[in-house]
Amino acid sequence: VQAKRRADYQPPAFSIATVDLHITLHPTQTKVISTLSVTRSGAHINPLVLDGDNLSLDSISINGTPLSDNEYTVTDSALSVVTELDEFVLEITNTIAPEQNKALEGLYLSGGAYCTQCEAEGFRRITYFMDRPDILSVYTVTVVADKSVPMLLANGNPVDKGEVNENTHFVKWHDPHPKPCYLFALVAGDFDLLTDSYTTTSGKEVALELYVDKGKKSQGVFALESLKRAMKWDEDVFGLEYDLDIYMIVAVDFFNMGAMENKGLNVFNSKFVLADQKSATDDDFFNVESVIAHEYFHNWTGNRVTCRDWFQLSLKEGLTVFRDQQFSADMTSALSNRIKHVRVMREHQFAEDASAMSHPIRPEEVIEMNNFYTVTVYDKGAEVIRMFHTLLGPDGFRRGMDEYFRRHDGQAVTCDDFISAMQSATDLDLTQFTRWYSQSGTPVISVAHSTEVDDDGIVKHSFTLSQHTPATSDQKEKLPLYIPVNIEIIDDEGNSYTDKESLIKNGMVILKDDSMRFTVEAKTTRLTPVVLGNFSAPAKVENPLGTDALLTIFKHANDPFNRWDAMQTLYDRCVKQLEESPGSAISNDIWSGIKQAIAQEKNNLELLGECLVIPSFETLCQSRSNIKVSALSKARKAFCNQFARALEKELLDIFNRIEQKAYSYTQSAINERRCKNVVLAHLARLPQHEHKVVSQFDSADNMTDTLGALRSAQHCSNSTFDSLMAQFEATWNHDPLVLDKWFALHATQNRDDIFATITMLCEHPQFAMSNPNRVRSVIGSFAFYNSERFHAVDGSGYKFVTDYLLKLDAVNPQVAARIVTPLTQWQGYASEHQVHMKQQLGRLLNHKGLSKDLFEKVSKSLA
Ligand code: BAL
Ligand code: ZN
Repeated sequence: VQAKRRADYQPPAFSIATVDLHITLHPTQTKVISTLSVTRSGAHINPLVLDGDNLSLDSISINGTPLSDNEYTVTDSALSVVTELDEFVLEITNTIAPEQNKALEGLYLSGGAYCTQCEAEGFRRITYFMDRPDILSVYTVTVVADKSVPMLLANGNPVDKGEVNENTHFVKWHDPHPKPCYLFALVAGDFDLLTDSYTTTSGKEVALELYVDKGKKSQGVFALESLKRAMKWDEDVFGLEYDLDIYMIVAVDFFNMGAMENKGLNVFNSKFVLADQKSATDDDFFNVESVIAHEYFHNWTGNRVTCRDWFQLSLKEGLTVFRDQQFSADMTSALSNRIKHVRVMREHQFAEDASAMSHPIRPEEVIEMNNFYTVTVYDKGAEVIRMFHTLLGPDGFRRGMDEYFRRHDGQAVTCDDFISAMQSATDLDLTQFTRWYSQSGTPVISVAHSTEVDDDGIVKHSFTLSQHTPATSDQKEKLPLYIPVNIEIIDDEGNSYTDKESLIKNGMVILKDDSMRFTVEAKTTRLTPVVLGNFSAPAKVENPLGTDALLTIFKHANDPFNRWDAMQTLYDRCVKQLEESPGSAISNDIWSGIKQAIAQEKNNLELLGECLVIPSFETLCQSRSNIKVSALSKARKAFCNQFARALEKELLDIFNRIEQKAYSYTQSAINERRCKNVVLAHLARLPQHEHKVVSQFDSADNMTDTLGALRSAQHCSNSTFDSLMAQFEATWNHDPLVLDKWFALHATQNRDDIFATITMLCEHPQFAMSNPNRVRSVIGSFAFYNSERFHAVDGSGYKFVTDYLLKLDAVNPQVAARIVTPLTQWQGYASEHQVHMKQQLGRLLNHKGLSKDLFEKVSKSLA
């Protein structure tokens, strides 16, 4: 299997100005007639090479004349056409079978509806084409189908429709904006339709259409409202308006990704469209709004300006994630959003950096592009964009964005082009900053603090910040990065200090060498440095602060994020104590510190709720090496149990103070529910409060509280958990999206009969291996979040997942390659885990017919 390298990029040998597709839909024999106007680029005599995958070629002609056998060659992956013409019309007819397409790339059937997924390289499964993002063409698409398929959609504006014959009809679409083929989309089926409209600032009226499964109309209302908020926000914040007469969103049940930004016709995983109070949690509502916005924002950052090649994926994804993060922060709350982002980075992105799949946000080498839709490209990519925003300020960032669109609207460009537009908007020299694009790994910032008292009793505090990026599997040598480090320096009373050298500007220093030093003068020896406040760069911090200092930060730091973060560090320390001395007790000083913190924040339920969350097992892993899973998991559990016992009164107080009100999706109501459910999960560990879980389950009028009760029940007796789960299933058996939550709760139970349970779940009438949401909720949840059972020291969890992946790979390699991730991250675990993990990876590697997707991840992790 051949890897592609970024360095090997060659401009295309031909351009294709227009694409005319005529697609006659049929489950097993869909006929595609593709008419391309092709122009040779420059003087060369190379053949025109088109990509194709799983296609059956019926005919091919140039300028109306069928080609003879010696004028073209066709293989499993390509069609080469030999011609001396510099400009010509190529017509290709081929046949495909959507019903047999279980990989869900290209054209497939999802619950009776036809739909497409072309990013990254799915268009080649529909017809022969130069399937690369730097070929931009104007598309005209005619969709033909039996009248039993009433709605026929494609990109752009509808320009014609009518009957072909008594049983067959067609709709013709035209998209005037040149686009890469990965943005092509077609959907055909019978849906419920929600309609609305939006008038842009410049007065253009846009028809909004949302297509959902029959009977689900009321669950689409929130998504449509979210879309309008996103359209308005992009006008207000970036001056960007929508550019077609119609914007369509279709929700489908079978989808590999979250959603797809096809021009004018987004296709969504129904999980990110459908939401109502009864069936969706506050997090679901949040995710719907943020994914709706994300895909909408792609219209400019991705569609109008797209990627030259797939190595540049972060150009559109990092930037669009940053944009959706800013939007969500404006719509909801900056603090809880920032905490969400940082949790993703610490739980997943740091783990990726530490694994054999480590790659820079702009990867250098790829075997299967689908493997690079990663937390690194997306979330670390967004953190890099956030640093531009921090360094340039909101106005400078906006100037850079304006310049980016001025220079590149309608083009396929690179990350360097983006950086250059940003450079034009600032006096800062961004040369060193660009290393964030080429260097992989998580930098570690170490803090050293020493003091010296002079004759006048003035204390000179000397702070040294050093940076070091550990070698990663893809890159041994690391260079110093340009790191904006947010700093607060406070004393025990909460007074703020700044440095004598004035290196701290606007609460920030730039760490660009291996280390830097600054000094602060104070009357006290007790100063606390808060370093990397608000997670100002995607880095780890080693700052040897004592418990007192962490509590001082909680009490006095200006930035509420930093106060949350201090509590996280404190909890991490406590868990470490219980790992090192199992059975020991956390000191009373710590409990009284936490009690004071609770008292201080009693009216700020948002911060309070977040501060009562103990770091997840996955987050704890990132500050440890050589992990013995059972020991860490036991220590975490022991800490949670002590936490509930020591703080029972305070927790009860909070719980009782938060009244249960009729459901509304407002920020203050969200904060209340969140805080109450965090507290309930702690109380559930105490048998005397089990009834609270049951009572919340019984009285809840919304899914947030129902699910909160069920999650808490995971800490109750098995009989309580089983009984609530049975009731939940009986109520929600008809709704697969809700049932996914039930599947995931079962799959993450730490129980001896877990494999029997999972096997049973896989036989549930609502489960299907062909549906990615179901597989992710059962097998994915087990592999990613059932740490004790997945990492059982006898290797049984690894074997169970591997057995499943061997079957899944033959159906949907993209999803299989996603779920193998925890197995490939063996480096962090103790040798007794590693040996079993590698053994299962070896089984996968030796499997005949393994997909490219799995091959890449497994072979890299065993190299
Ligand atoms: N472009 C793939 C899905 C997304 O990131 O929007
Ligand atoms: Zn995206």
